[in-house]
Amino acid sequence: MTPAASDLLLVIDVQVDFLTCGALPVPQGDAVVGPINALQQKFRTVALTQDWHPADHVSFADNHVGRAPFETVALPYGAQVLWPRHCVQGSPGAGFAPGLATDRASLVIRKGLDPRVDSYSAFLEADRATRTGLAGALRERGITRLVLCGLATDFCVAWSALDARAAGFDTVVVADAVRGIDVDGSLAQAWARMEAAGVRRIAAAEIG
Ligand code: VGL
Ligand code: ZN
Repeated sequence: MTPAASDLLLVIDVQVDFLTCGALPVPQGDAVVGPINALQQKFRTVALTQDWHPADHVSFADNHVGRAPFETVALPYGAQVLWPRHCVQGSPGAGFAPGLATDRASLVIRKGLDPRVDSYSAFLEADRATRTGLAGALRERGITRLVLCGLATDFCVAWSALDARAAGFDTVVVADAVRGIDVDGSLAQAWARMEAAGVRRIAAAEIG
């Protein structure tokens, strides 16, 4: 594919806490930085997301008595995986990965700010009701196709890709510019759900 003016590169959560040195390390997370910097040169419009939680966020295991990271709890909006404390608003771990180019991004979306609701998706919080406004912002810019990359494949990338499809955007995931966490088979399940929803999967080398 050759990026056109109606294409957006959406860079999901390339933040310190998801790197090898971070609080919620994504295996090989650091490996996406180089490919994503190269991809950014090929798109006229780039948007970045940041996971951006308050200290009392419901997704943090240490905010639940007797619970450990990677356990699942039932919340009013459904099942919620509990995570190590990560991407706390304004903390070093919430910053963009050192080395990630950020100058060309015209839009930065922060998500997961509500203490009671997680938001893997860049479009819709886990209550499936509260919108971030990203879909409207992209429509106003004439964007029709989204190319996703970043972290983590099976959580924030997959949920964002599925919601992008649901919002009517053509949606592509760059398979070698994402990495996953893989909790209980979540990685294979995420790819299957994306494929079933019509999300296309390509390699970075196919974008020129
Ligand atoms: C993410 C788990 C918790 C992600 C964010 O960016 O994929 N995963 N918060
Ligand atoms: Zn999070």
